[in-house]
Amino acid sequence: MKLIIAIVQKEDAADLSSTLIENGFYVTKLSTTGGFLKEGNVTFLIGASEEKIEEIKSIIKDTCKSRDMVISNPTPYPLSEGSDINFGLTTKIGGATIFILNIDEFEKY
Ligand code: 2BA
Repeated sequence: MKLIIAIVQKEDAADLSSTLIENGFYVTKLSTTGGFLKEGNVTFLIGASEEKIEEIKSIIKDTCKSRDMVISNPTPYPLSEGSDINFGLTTKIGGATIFILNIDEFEKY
């Protein structure tokens, strides 16, 4: 048994969720926030047997698109008035960031 933790952009979350469910996977979605951009994203918890992991990865790859995002101020500090530091920087947000963990035990009661 494995647990996939997948952090995806909000825009892709509904499609990813329905595609996974249509393909028979169990999914839990958490509303999360990226530490860097402080934008909402969605974290999926997907428990599945080891032989299903490649199928799930390919669904995630096909569904989640990378996008460019303009950063206004990526620092936790307010910019001084009139400053244009950090304005207009563009960063690429990945289609998905995934972690795959081994699960020692899986039970449902
Ligand atoms: P955020 O932390 O808001 O990051 C959004 C995007 O900003 C990142 O896209 C990356 O392009 C950039 N970025 C983040 N931290 C940076 C840094 N320290 N220096 C320079 N650029 C940085 P992604 O890498 O695709 O990440 C998308 C979201 O996935 C992240 O949102 C975060 O919520 C999550 N994430 C990514 N890597 C992670 C990790 N190693 N651990 C936990 N969460 C992660």
